[in-house]
Amino acid sequence: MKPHDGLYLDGAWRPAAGRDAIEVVNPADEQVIGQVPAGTAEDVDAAVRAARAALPGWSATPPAERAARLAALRDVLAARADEFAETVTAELGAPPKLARTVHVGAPIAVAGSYAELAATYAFEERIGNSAVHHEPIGVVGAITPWNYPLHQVVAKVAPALAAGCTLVLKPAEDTPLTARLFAGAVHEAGVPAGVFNLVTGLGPVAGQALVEHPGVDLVSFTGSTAVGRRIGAVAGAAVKKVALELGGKSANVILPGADLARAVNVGVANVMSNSGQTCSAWTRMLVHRDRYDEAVELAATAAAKYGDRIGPLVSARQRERVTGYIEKGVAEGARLVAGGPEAPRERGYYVSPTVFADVTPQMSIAQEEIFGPVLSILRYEDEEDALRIANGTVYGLAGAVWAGDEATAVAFARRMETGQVDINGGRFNPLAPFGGYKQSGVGRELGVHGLTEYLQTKSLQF
Ligand code: TXE
Repeated sequence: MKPHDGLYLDGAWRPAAGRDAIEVVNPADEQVIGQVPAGTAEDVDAAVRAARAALPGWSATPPAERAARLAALRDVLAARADEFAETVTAELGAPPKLARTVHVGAPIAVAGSYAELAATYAFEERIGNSAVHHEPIGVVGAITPWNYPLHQVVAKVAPALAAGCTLVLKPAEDTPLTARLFAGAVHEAGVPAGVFNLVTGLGPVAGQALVEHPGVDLVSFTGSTAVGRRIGAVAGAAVKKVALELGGKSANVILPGADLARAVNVGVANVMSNSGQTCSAWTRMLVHRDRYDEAVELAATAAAKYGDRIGPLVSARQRERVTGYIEKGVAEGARLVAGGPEAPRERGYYVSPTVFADVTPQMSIAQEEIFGPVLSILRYEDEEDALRIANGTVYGLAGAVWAGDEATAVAFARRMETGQVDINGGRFNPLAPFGGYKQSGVGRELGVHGLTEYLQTKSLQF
């Protein structure tokens, strides 16, 4: 067996129980670029047993030593950044620059932040006559999507390791090669056998087995709201903790005093980046009626500039889904000002940057997550109207507010039902908590808030 033909279980690559495989396709040219085992419930069981066996040792490992393993992991990721970026490009289709800076750069920062947090977090504190211990929750089942193949994995694995948990990762079937490379990095970083295990496989088979396994104490899931809801129900019945990072339909609110050109250009870039396959993307742009036409023109020009600069969507299935929404937008009466319905290209799952104007709040393209390079521009009458529209979906993951001054933007952001808001632009902060209000999820990732998801508290009274 070649080392990467199997599953990473208990510190080594081992053959899967069954013979089924999943083919990995490069979405830019539709060529098969690899194969991974389609793990079964039997494989998941072996992985969970390994994680359980490793739990007493890892949870008792001093935080400073856990921090040292995380620092080593960050260094391995940094040393192999090019290889990771090439793999993300090959299986997701992300343009090389985006792959290197965002797809690989962000997780290196996140791994580093958890090396620091493991070393500095107060795992024990005194509250009056009590000692409060923050203990690892146990064995984690981590299920990740394909849209950021390395970041989504690191955002779960790094805090789990920092907390002293052991885990089983089931990555998305579309992008398992990055996850395999990551397992090699964990091994190289000297994380003890059984602490991290990887089972590639299909969601309804390996994923479901992991969620249902009685040896799993916490399920941390990122993906669609539909699957998240099912996972929440199973976990609820078993009184098992869940963390859910789900979909979004975030609003980019441009208030009257804002620098319109900047707000529109950054807003368009935000939606088109990663071909729109970002749960926190600002897919609804809200503009005051007095500046609406100007904003639409700016957005159409900005989108046209993107042209071939964006990569394909991850799969034929996602392309169909996204083109279906574009057709629906047209049918519901929205006005296309860039992109639009197009015949599939000869090769690659591409969709052109698309912008809809005259979108009303109840249209499907203003309510549902499209997960493609599609922007909807809505008109508002006044601030109260803007707020009603911004808060008028089942989601609440992210968003943006632009105003002439910061105080006005912050005052508006306080009234938004959403987990993260960028004020007049904003920059990525690997320590800022990320997660959803309403149906965008339960729990937070990143920083100290992400760490505490993997902890439970015990108080000793004196
Ligand atoms: O997601 P799924 P899909 C949204 C986005 C996208 C849509 C569909 O709108 O268009 O979801 O994408 C595993 N038990 N997001 O179908 O199915 C699956 O194997 C346990 C938003 O790819 O939710 C994969 O590892 N696990 C999102 C993971 O769940 C199951 C990112 C996600 O797949 C399972 C991705 C089951 N029954 C899609 N079924 C975000 N929040 O960033 C599937 N899985």
